Amino acid sequence: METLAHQLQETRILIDHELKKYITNGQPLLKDLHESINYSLFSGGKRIRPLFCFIVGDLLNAPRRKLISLACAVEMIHTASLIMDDLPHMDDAKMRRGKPANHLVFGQDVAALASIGLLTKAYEIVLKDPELSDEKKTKVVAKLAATVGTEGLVGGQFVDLHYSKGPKDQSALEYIHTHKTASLFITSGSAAAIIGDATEMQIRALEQYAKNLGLAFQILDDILDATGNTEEVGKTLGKDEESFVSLHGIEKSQLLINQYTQEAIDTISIFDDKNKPLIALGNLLLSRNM
Ligand code: GRG
Repeated sequence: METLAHQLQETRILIDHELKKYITNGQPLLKDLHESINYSLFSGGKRIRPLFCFIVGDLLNAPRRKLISLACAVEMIHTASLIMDDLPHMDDAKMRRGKPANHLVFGQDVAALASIGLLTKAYEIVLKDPELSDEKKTKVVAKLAATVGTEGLVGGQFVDLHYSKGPKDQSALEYIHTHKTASLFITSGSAAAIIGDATEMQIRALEQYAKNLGLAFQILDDILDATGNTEEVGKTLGKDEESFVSLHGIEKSQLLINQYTQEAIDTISIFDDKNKPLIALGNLLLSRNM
């Protein structure tokens, strides 16, 4: 049986290939904008959200071709959010994936436009996908838009930036991480489940799984931020003054990771033996050092 690490490698190749087809430019006047988009879209992202879409698709026997636009869309949204997050008036980060942040290479104006361009392209490619029925396109794009909006990434980012003055408590941190990080995992799973004709109960289980795994993933991010080295992790470290680690310390944060992971695994027991790739995904995400 092929290992999940191998499947991730295949996913990276496929997603890079498909993304290149969506991001084309025949207009010389837009050269710098496209360079900025390509710079961040092809700078070594792990592509774990597309992998999650494919695992859910396989679980429900949905053909891969029906999941391609969604998998590319979540990666576009993710990349758009990273470009915007790094801007000086946001997280003011200098490095991302081992390279200078987008705005340091192309300028803040171009980086902001690249982010919005990628974000809107994500909705466009799902809406134009001939593999999906109109009903599914509507449901998927509604989910993607809600995930980005004020009740999703934007809301999480707002709380992160605007409540950064005082110490954050566990519930504020959970809000931030659920909305900034877990929400795109949740939508990757639930939108793939919609495409695969999942039942309501299956969708809810996948959402719970993704939420718990997303939180565990973010706490690990906090641990790497506090203990990793910039070269290995590939981004500016030590910026998260208020994090699970500063609130609870490394040991308790590690316990929380185990707790959220166990909760994630418990919720997918409804899939019986077919839940193995989801368990393997949890292990893969939590064994990372970057
Ligand atoms: C414009 C879409 C958009 C959003 C505006 C800026 C913002 C609101 C939200 C920021 C969200 C953010 C950057 C969350 C961090 C999530 C996270 C843990 C990223 C790291 O994910 P990995 O490890 O990254 O999958 P790679 O580099 O592998 O792709």
